[in-house]
Amino acid sequence: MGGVTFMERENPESRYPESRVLIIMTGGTICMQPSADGLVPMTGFLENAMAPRPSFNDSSTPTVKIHAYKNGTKTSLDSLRTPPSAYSRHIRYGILEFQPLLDSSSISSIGWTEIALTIKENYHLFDGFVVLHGTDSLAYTASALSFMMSDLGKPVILTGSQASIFALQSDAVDNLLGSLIIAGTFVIPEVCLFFHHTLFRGNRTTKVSASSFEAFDSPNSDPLAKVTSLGVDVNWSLVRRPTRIAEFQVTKYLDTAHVACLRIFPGIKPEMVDSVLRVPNLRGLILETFGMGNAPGGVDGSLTKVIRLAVERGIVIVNVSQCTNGFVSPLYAPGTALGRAGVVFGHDLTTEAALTKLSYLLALPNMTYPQITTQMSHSLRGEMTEMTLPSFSHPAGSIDSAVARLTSAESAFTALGYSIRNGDVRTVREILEGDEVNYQLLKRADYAGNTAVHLAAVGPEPEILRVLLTRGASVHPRNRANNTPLYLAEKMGNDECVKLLREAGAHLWEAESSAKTSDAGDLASNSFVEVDREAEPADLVSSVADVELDEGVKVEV
Ligand code: ASN
Repeated sequence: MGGVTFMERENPESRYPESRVLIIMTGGTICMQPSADGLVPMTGFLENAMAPRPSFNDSSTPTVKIHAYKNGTKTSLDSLRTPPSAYSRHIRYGILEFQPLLDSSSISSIGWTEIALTIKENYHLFDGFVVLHGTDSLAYTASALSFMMSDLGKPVILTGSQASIFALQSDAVDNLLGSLIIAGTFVIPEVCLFFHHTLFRGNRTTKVSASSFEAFDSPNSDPLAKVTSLGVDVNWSLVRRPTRIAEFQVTKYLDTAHVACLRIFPGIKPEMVDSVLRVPNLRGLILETFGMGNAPGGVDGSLTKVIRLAVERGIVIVNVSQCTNGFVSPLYAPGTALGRAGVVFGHDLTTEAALTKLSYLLALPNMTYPQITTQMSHSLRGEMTEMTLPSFSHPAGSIDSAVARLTSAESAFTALGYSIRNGDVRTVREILEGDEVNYQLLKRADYAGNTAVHLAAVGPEPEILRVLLTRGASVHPRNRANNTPLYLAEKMGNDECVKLLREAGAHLWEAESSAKTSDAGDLASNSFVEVDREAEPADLVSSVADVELDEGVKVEV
C-alpha cells in the first residue's frame, strides 16, 4: 500500500482527494475550561481548539465554507482540513455545536434524537460522522444511537477525552484525530466508540475508568480496529456489513421514560423490587443480577413471585450480569427460577445496551410483548453474542470453474472483476460463497480505486449488483477519481443499477450532481478536484486485472 511521505504531508499544495467528516459537538471534558463552578464546556471548538493545531489544520485553504443542515435549515460552516493521512486523503471537516453544550451526565433521549437527526439530515453530504461527547454517559449514547440507526452505511464514531484539549497533558488530540481519520478513510458502517487508540463497537462498550486514558472497554467483544504506528489495523471479520437492500433510517424516539434499571444486592427486599416494578406506567426493567444471572430466591421465593406478577402485568424484565465479562444463563437454580418467572436472559448485553435496546423496542409501534422479548434475546446491531452456526463449506466439486483453484485474494478479485464484466452471475455467487476471505473481496479495489460495486454498476448484469449488496458490499466507497458507483451507473445509463443502488442508500455527491449538468469550468470550482468526467466506464472495467490494495480504504495510490 502506498502512503504519503512526511515531505508530502508538509506540502500545502498537495492535491490529494478530500473526505468529508461532520463533527457534532455535544460537550464533555474535551471542550471544557475551568470556571468558578468547576469545569464547564466552551463553544468555538473549531477556532479555539482545532485551527491552531497543525495536525487538524494544514493551513492551505483557511476559509473554505461547507454546507450542512441544522434543524432542517441549510447552513454554511467554516471548515478545515487535516494534512494528508497515511491513506493519501485529507479529511475536511466542519463542526455543528449543540446548544447548550452538555456535561454528558445530563444527556437524555432528547440529545440522542438530536444527534441521530443531525446525522440523518447530513448523511448525503459527508463520508462519516464524529460525535464529540463527555465520557460519563458515552457508552449509553453509543448504544442508543446504534439502535436508532438502521441500515447505516457510513461510520459514526463517538469520542471524547478524559482531559480537556486545552490541558497540557491530554488524550483529546489522539482521540479526535484517530476518530477523524477512521471516519474519513474506512467504510465501517457502524456506530463506534474510539478511545485510547482503539475502535470499539459502540453498543459493546462500558466506561471502566473514571480517570485513566484507557477509559473504555468492550469486555465481551474484540475491538473493531487498533491504531498503531503503522496505521489503522481494522479487524474486518468483526465489522458488520449490510445484508439487505435498504436505505439508512433513523428512529426518532426512544422510550426511556418507562424503563428502569435495578442492581440486585445481598439482602435486597422483595418489596424494594416491587416498589420499582409498581412505578406508574413502567414498561421495562433491566435487572443487574449476580454472576451468571442469579438473584436471591428467598425461602418462600417471594422475590421471584414479585417478578412473576410484574411479568404478568406486561412488564418486560431483562436479566443482565453485574460482571463486566461473561453472560447470563439459567444454569443455577436461582437463574432458572427467574427464567420460569418470565425474565428474559440478556446473554452478554451490557447494562447500557440492554437499557437502550429495551427503550428502542418499546418505542417501536405495534410491537407485541412476545416480539419485544424475542428481539431482546437476539442481536439487532451486534450488541450481543449469538450462538454461532457451523460455517458452511462448499461440497467438493460444486465449483467447476477455475475460480475454485484461486487461492490468493488478488486472483480472486481479478476473477470477480472478469465475472462481473461478463455478467456471469453464477460465478460471482460462487466466488462470494462461504467464508470471511470472500467478504474481504468486497472491500478490495483495483488500482483505480474501483470496488466490485463500481464494476457491477457499469456491468451488463444488475443481478450481480444485487448479489454484492446482499452480501455486505457498501454503496459508498469512492474511487480514485472520487466517483461513487451510482455516478458511474448514471453516466452509463444503467437504469436498473441506478434504481438498485438508490434503494440501497446510494446518493450522488454535490460535485457529482453538478458534474452531470455543468461544463468543465464549473467543475474546477467545486471541491472534488479529481472528479473524472472523461473516464469511460469501459476503462474502469479494463482496470480490473491489476489489484493490490488494502481492504476498505477508499482511495489508494
Ligand atoms: N463529566 C464529563 C462528561 O461526561 C467527563 C468527561 O467527559 N471526561 O461530560
